[in-house]
Amino acid sequence: MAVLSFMAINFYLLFSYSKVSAAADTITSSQNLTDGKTLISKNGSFELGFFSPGQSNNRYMGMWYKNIPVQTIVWVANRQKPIKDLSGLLLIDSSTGNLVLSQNKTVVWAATLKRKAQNPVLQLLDSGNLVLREANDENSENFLWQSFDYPSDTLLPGMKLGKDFRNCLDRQVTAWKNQYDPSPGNLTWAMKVNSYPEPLMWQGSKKVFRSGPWNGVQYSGKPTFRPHPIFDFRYFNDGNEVYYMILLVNKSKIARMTVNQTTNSQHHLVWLEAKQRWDRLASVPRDFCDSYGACGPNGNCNIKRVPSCECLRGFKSKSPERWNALDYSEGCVRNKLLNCKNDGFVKYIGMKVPDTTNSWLNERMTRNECREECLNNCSCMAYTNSDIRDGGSGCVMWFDDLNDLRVQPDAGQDLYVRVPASELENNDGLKWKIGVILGSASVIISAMLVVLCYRCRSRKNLKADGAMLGYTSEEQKEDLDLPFFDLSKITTATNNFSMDNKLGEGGFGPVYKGKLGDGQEIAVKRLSRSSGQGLNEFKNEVILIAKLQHRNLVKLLGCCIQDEEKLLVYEYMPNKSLDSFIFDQTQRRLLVWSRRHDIICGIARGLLYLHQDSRLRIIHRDIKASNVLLDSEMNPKISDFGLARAFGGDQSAANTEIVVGTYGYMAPEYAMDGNFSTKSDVFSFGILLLEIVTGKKNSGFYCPNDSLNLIEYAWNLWREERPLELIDEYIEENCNLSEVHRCIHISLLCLEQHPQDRPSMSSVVVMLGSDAVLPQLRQPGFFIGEHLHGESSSPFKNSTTSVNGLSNTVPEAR
Ligand code: ACK
Repeated sequence: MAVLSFMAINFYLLFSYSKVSAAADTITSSQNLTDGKTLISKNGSFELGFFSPGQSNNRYMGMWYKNIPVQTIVWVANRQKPIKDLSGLLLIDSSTGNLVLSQNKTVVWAATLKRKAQNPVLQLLDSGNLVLREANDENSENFLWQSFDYPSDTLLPGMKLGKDFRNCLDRQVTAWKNQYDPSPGNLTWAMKVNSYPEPLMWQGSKKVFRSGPWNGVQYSGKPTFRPHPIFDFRYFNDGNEVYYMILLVNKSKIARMTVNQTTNSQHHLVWLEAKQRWDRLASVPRDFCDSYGACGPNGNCNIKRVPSCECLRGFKSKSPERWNALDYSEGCVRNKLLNCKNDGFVKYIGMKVPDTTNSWLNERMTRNECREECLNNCSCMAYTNSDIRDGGSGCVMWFDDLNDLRVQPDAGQDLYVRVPASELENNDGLKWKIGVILGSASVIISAMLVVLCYRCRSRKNLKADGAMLGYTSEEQKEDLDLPFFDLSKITTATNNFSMDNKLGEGGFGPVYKGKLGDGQEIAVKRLSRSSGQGLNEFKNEVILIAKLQHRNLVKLLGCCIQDEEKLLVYEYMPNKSLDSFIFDQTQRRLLVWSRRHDIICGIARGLLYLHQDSRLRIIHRDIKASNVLLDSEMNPKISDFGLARAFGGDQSAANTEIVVGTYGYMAPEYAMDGNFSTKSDVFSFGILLLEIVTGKKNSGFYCPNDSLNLIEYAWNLWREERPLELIDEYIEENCNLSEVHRCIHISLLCLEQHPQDRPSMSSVVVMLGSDAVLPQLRQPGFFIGEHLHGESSSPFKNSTTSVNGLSNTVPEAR
C-alpha cells in the first residue's frame, strides 16, 4: 500500500480536467472522477467510485460489484485516510503520471508506480482489477500499477496471494476493522515463505490458522479431496514469485474469499442469484483442530475424538496436570531420547502436515531417499513427500517440534515421525495402523452379524410376549421388528446389574452399562420393580421408539421381558448426555462453537423427524439437555420417549389433564392449560438452544441483574443489542459470531409466547442452515416461574414434580 506523503501536485491543472462521462471504464490524464461519478467495467461486473460504509459519513474510494443489489466492497484505496466531505477527486497527476486521490488540494492516497508513465490511462477491468497502463499497451505484464497487487479484505478470482520478490510485492488480505471502518484490522491472511511456503492467517503476530502447504493436489489442510464446487485452487512457485490463487470453476458465478475481523475467520462466498444473497460455502477455522497449535507442540488433533488432543506416539504430555485440565499449550515431549542411527518412524495416515517453518524441501528426491536423508540427520524429526501425486515424490523434512498437526482422514497425507527403535518394538508404525483398522472392521462386522441374528431370532419371541407388554390385539398386529434379549445375557452383560455398571437414574428406573459377548457396548434401562407409574412409560417407549429410525435418535436394540424384569436395551453412548458437558466446568471447554452448532443442528433434525418425517407424528414432551445423548463422535441423539405422544394423520396438538415434563423446559400453554403440540416441543428446543449457547441452565438460573429466568435475561440483552454477552465464556475465542447471533435469534423465535408465532422445526432447520433474514421477534413467553417451585401453589393442572433435574413424572392415561 502506498505510503502517503502530502506532496504537492499540479492543482492548477485540476480545473482544466473534464469529469468522466457516464458509464465509462477508463479515465485519461485529462479526466477525473468526482464524488458521485463512477467507472464501470466494460461488461458491467464492477464499479469504482466513492462510498460510505454503513452509517459512517466518511468517504472512501472503492470498488464493488455493479450487478448485485447488496453493495459488497471488494477493494478500497484510502483505507486509512477517509475523506470527510464530498470533495474527493481521483485523477492521474499530469506531472508524474501517478494515480492520486485528493481532498481539497491535499493528497489522501497515491499509487506506487513501477516506473514513470508517459501517456497513462486508468481502466477498470471486468475481473475487478483497476489498472494504470500506457494508453497504447494493454499487455498485463506492462501494467504500471494494478489494484490486484494491493488487496484489501477480499481475494477475487485471478488475484494472487503471495510474494513477488522481483517487484518487492507482498500481496496479503487484511480484514476491515469493523463493518463501518475499512482501515486494516489485525486479521491478516498472507503467504508465509520459507523452504516449503504455505498460506497463514494471523491475528496480529499470532498465527491463528494454517491452510497447510501445497501437496501437488491441494493445500494439505483441505478436509476432502473432493473438488471445490466453485473455486479452482492454484499454487505457483518459481523462486521469483510464490503465490496462491483462486479461479472460478464456472465463470458465470460470482464468488470471493474474504477475511472478517468480527467473526475472526476467512469466508468462501458465492452469490446466489435466485435468492439474491451471498451464500457462505465454507469458513475457516472450521473447528477446534483448525485453531493453530490446538494441541501444542507434538500434539495431534483429531476432531472425531473426545478429548480431541493426543500426544504423538512416543511422546507424553509435557505437563500432565495442565493437559488433564484441557490446557494443551505446552504440548508433548518425547518419552525417550532419540538414538539417532537406531531410530525408526511411525507412519501417520491422512494428516495435515506440521507447520513448515522449520522444514527443508527437495522436490527431486524419492520417498526412500527422503527416509535415508532423515535417518542420517539426527535433527530430522519427521518427513513426507512434498507431492502426493502418482504415489508420491519430493521430500520435506522437519527439524524441530512438530506444530499444528491434525488428522484429516478424507484428505491428508502420510507423515513419518521419528521415534527411538524401542518405541516400535512390538510392531512398526504401518503394521500398527493397519492392525487398528482391521481390528475395528472385524468388531463392526461381528456386531452387525450378532444384531442380524438377534433380529432373526426374536420376532417370534416378541410377538409371543406382546401380551406381557400389554399390547392391544391391534398393536400386536403391528410387527415391531424389535429383537428380544435373554435375561441371562443382559445379567451377564451388566455384571448382574452391579452398582459399578450403573450409569444413572432415568425417567422410569436405573440405567446400566453392559457389554455383550461380542464386545458390543449397550445401555440397559431397567424398569423399577417398585415403580407402578414406570410401566406405562416403558410400554410407550417400546412401542414408539421401535418404529423410529434416525441418526439423531438413540437406537433401541431390543428389549427383555422375563420374570419380573422389564428391560430396554440401547446402543451405548460413550459421551453420555449433553448436560454433563454444557453444565460442567471442565467438560464444557471441549464443546467449541462448531461442535455446539453441529449438536444444535442434529437435535433440530431429530426433532423435525419426530414432528414431520417419521411414520407417526410424535411430540416428545420432554426435550432437555439430559435427554440428548452424545455418541463417540459427539453426534447428538434424542432419547427417553417415555412421555412422548404419537398422532396419526394431521393431528399435531392435544390437551391433557396431567402435565408431564420437566420444569424449565415447558411451554407456557402446556404448563398452564395442558395444551401440548409440536410447538411446545419447539419451545423446549428454544430453551435447550439458549442453554447450549450460554452454558447456563434455565432452571435454577441466577442472574445478578434480577432477570426472572434465562429467557428474560436473553431477551433483555437482545433488546439492548448486546446479545453476544450471552455467549458461554468458553466458546468466545474461536466462535463464529454471526452464527452464534443467529442461534440466539432462532432460540428467541422458538420461545415466543404464542405457539402459532413459533417456527416449525422444519423452519428451524432451514434457518439454522442458511443466511436468510430471520423474522422479527416479539416478546417471548417468560413462564417457568417461581411459583412452580412451590407445589402447593402450582396454578397448573396436575403438574409433575421435579427432583434433581429428573422429570419425576405422573403418567397420564393413553
Ligand atoms: O448423563 P448420563 O451419564 O447419561 O446419565 C444418564 C443416565 O443414563 C440416566 O438416564 C445415561 N444413559 C441413558 N441412556 C444411555 C445410553 N444409551 N448410553 C449411555 N448412557 C446412557 C444418561
